[in-house]
Amino acid sequence: MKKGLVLPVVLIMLASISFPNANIFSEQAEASIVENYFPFHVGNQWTYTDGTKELTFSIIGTQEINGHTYYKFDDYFSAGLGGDGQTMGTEVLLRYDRELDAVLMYFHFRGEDVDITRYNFGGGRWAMAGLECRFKQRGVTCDVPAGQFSDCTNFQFLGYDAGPDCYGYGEYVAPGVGCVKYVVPGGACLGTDQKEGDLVTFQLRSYQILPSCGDADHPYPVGDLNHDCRVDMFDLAILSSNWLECTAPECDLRITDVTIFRCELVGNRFERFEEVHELTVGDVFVVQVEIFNFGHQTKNVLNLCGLVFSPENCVKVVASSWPSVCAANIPVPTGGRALLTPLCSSQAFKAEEAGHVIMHIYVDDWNSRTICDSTFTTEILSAQ
Ligand SMILES: [Ca+2]
Repeated sequence: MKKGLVLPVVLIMLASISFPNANIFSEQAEASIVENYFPFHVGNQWTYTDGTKELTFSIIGTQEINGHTYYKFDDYFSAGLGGDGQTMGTEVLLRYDRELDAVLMYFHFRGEDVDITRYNFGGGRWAMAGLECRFKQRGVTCDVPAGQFSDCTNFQFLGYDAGPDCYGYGEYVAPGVGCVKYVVPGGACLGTDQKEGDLVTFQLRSYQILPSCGDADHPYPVGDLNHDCRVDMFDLAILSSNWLECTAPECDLRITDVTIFRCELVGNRFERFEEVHELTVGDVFVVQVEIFNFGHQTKNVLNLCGLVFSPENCVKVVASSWPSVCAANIPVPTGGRALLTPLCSSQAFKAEEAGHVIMHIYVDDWNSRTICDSTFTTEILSAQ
């Protein structure tokens, strides 16, 4: 059975089961930080004032570019042009990048599509259009004409030729609102002694944030994997395509292949001579198990893996008179593979009864702790 077909069956089974302790699941899926701080929705509008002049930016539409949805602003704060109220003077495209937890700005430059990082909630420093940008501080309270906003995040943007203690300008963004304050604080940069806060240029005076999927009143439901506020077949498709993926430490080492060799006794050893995909009653065979280390550390395993046949009387172990001692501890480096066998070379299996055979394979460490296991099937045909 293909693994993709297993999931709907499982879901139907789950649907018939009630969970008396269902509140063990969180009430809602978490929005990413960047979505929380930047409520992008067509129709949203922000008006800023410096006391005399006003700037208003609106989201006037969306645009799909290279599979990404960008929000089109009619204008936006200019990057790095100081506090004189200068804006981009043109439409600006911004989008979320959930993996980076960043807001990216689109440019079509010299015939290429280029995204530059405007705000990076992942922290640290990054470059943008000739500026060095910094995630400066979280948890700042901002008092502006539109109200008091707590838990603001401060970003700073400075020219590479600026001194170490100054920056070109800064922005404060508030959860559920976006940018609430645009400041030019750096005294040394401007040739004055002004410090942060001395020269606030534009503060949020009013704003319109339309209700949208993912905001505080319309949270993502549990299971909404593509964040469209609906749990439907699209989420099921995402879940199904990742079915049985495992990134847990116990999944670092995995059985990646099982090979059966018909063999014969040469002296005291069973030597493999033909790879087969099915067996016939009377065949003597050995099994080779390939394991791969997907983790980031070397794993030590026992070279003899466990193997249990089901039904158990379909196969028996045959042995030469040679002593069967061959257990060893072997290292499997990260990105490396190893070949294990369930028996020493003085032993082999013999197919006894025809039928469908299930092989349960276990990989253990030296202390008999099972590191990984898997199940494979084969067929034993009747001898004719
Ligand atoms: Ca969904």
